[in-house]
Amino acid sequence: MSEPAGPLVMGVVNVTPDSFSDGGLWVEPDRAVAHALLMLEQGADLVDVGGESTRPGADRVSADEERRRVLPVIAALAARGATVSVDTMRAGVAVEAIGAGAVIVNDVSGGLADADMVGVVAEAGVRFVVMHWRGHSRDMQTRAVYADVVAEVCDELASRVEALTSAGVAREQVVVDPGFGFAKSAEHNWSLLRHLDSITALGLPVLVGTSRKSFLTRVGLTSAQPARPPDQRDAATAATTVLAAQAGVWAVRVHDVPATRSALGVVAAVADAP
Ligand code: PMM
Repeated sequence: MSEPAGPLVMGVVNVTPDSFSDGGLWVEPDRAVAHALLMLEQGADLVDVGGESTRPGADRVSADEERRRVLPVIAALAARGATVSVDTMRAGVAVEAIGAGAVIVNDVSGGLADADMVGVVAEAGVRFVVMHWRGHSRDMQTRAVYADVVAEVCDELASRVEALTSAGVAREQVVVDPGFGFAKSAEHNWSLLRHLDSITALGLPVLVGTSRKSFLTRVGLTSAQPARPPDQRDAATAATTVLAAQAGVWAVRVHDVPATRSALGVVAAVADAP
């Protein structure tokens, strides 16, 4: 994977019937693979394959079902030379995904949901995305309580990283993610976006996943205008991508790769202008 000047673009491949923005579109493995290959052609640097929806209120899927959804897609993409990340909270799924060719484990729980995850990641030596997480999706929004969201997210991420490195994960493996929309209100998300420099100040690569999230539903609209459905949030997402790029993040996790590439092209052109 060549490292361009700006953030890497991670294309989202949700092999789920119920993800909030694209649930059901890519449940067939062939369609998921074709969609991922299209995103790579459009300029994604890597793709993130997930089989469990984490939208607020979602119930968990079984490990068998999660395996059945993601493994064939990961294997097919890795065989085509794609850089593949697996979006899973389960150590067993991570092991098999790595066996199928995944080179990044993206765990929205940062290793908290499954005690065996840390050992798997330490042993495999793969990159590990540690997201800020306060509990499973079913009731996570009840945990969206902060006196100072930026400071608390930074502290909680730093202590996760400390726990992981003490348990054998190399610091070089770790990527941190503030977890937009996970136990966060819209205001919490805006504060985190404003203060992304506090997250990058942790001294680790940062992943930002704002794409199509509900805090973008009404931004810039008058009260008379209808809320935007998820697939109409890509312009607002592109604006968040510009802010993330300016904050120096490592990667953005997005659904719309062409819009992201346009936004990053603008940032790069301005950076190169005399
Ligand atoms: N968001 C979702 C799923 N996985 N992983 C990381 N690291 N960061 C995120 O913000 C994140 C994630 C939920 O969004 P989706 O349903 O569109 O995949």
